Amino acid sequence: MTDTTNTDFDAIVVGTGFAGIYMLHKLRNELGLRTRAFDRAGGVGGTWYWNRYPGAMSDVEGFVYRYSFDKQMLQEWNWTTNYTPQRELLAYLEAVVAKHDLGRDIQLNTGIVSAVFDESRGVWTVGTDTGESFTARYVVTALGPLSTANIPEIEGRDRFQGRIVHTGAWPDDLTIEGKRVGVVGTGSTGTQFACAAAKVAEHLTVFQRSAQYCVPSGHGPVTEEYVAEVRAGYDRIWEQVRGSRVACGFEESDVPAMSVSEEERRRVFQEYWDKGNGFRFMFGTFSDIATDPAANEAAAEFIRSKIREIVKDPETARKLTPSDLYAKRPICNPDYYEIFNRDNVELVSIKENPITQITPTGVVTEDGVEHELDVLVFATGFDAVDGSYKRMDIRGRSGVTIREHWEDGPTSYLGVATHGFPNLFMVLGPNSAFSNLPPGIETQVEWIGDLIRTAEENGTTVIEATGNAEDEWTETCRQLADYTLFPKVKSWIFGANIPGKKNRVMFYFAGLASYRLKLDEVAEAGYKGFDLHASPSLTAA
Ligand code: NA7
Repeated sequence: MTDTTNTDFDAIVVGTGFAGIYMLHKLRNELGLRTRAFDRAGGVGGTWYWNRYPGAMSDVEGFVYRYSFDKQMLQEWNWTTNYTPQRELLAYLEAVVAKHDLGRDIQLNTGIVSAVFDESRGVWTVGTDTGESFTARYVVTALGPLSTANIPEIEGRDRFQGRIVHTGAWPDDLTIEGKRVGVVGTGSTGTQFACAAAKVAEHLTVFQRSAQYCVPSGHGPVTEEYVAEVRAGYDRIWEQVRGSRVACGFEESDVPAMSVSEEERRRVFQEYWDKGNGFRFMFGTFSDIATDPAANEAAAEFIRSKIREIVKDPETARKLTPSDLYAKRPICNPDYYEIFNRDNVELVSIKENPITQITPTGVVTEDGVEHELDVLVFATGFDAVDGSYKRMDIRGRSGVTIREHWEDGPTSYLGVATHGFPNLFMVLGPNSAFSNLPPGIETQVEWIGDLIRTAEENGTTVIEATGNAEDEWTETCRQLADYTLFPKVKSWIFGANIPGKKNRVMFYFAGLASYRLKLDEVAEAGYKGFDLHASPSLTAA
């Protein structure tokens, strides 16, 4: 192992969600590096620490929304429902940390605010919001692609006298039982929250900007026999997951929608509607829902027909019915459209009737109506992917900041590294695979771990993605995205949800299997696209 410099740590990991926990395990327990992980939160868990809003759960089925690396835990960790609620996910991640004795190298309540690279030594200096600073040869950012809240500027927001909250920072003492609740936003989070809140709030007002395509989740209890069967089949399950596109644990269709009769299409859509799950509906029914406009319209029209069937009030049904492409991240819930048949739930289309201001007692819409509220919930999403990087002062070679480097939109090589920022690795950096996240995270953590291990063994002290490799990867991702319908609608996947943010590709759309092949290819070619130097000073050229 090289020890050319005297640093506080060999490696620093930023974040302790799914990615940071496994990265710390990999670097410390498997590679033997002196590693410390930091988190601004008061506990580990990342997304699953912060998102404690009523109804919060993963909407990818739980049997594949976990790590595959710990085979013993796969056999021992128990579950009782097919989707995993936030509390259980947090308990699971805490158990992984405890089992692998990671807690002693995790520093909580400590946000990383800066990371500056010293070219002459090949060392990063990382600064914290507690005023400390630490040096390390490697920094791995595991910031989470959805962790910097997007809160709209609405006049009067500070005047509201009830509780006002973003779903990504839900306080433990806030309950909504028996209260008048308003929610702005109808994405995965807003619809999930609405389904839960409808049943306990005195009154729920859903402020909808865009109508959503939503399919049933099929959420419910699982039997002990099912759990036993999954456990016995895990080797095969993970192999299938890694060999698939969206890695959600179901077989993806290879049948184009228009290759079958209309009657057959409807039968298939109905079958998958009954099974539940958003990703399965989009990628399991037919092969081209996300790529062929006609196939997409067939799926969209099926969902629209369900809205007409389910929602009793025609005016509410009209407002709930989307007319654009079905090309955002697919979402599912137990009974989203059904909640609008309840007397205590009201839908306000803020596209037709915008919010004009927030008053001390509620929200006023353009028609002059004041919607009186005790709790106002922003389920308005996140400054995705690069948002969490831009709020840190990250400086690479020649003092160039990551904000400058990403002025035209976030880029990377393979989603894990970026030119000019040597020895800085990202888990779920820009243009990582668009897939179920835990298998995507494991793929990257293992690959970064192998790269660092190789560097340590070979005496390489500086690892840097080349500018050419980064440009080519960005172009590949752009072309793949353009082959899909996703860039044609406005969503966080392309940064279109943040006012002023440039609309840029932020994911690799060819799927996890193809992404893994690409990573293998790069590693086998001696980490093609990376400059590997034995001496820091060589990078100055
Ligand atoms: P999303 O999917 O970005 O959804 C945010 C929602 O908030 C969406 O309905 C937006 O409407 C709405 N929104 C955003 N900004 C505003 C403003 N300024 N005014 C009114 N409404 C607004 O975030 P989620 O948290 O639901 O989900 C993010 C990911 O987390 C999800 O895909 C999963 O991967 C987990 P819009 O549709 O843009 O018109």
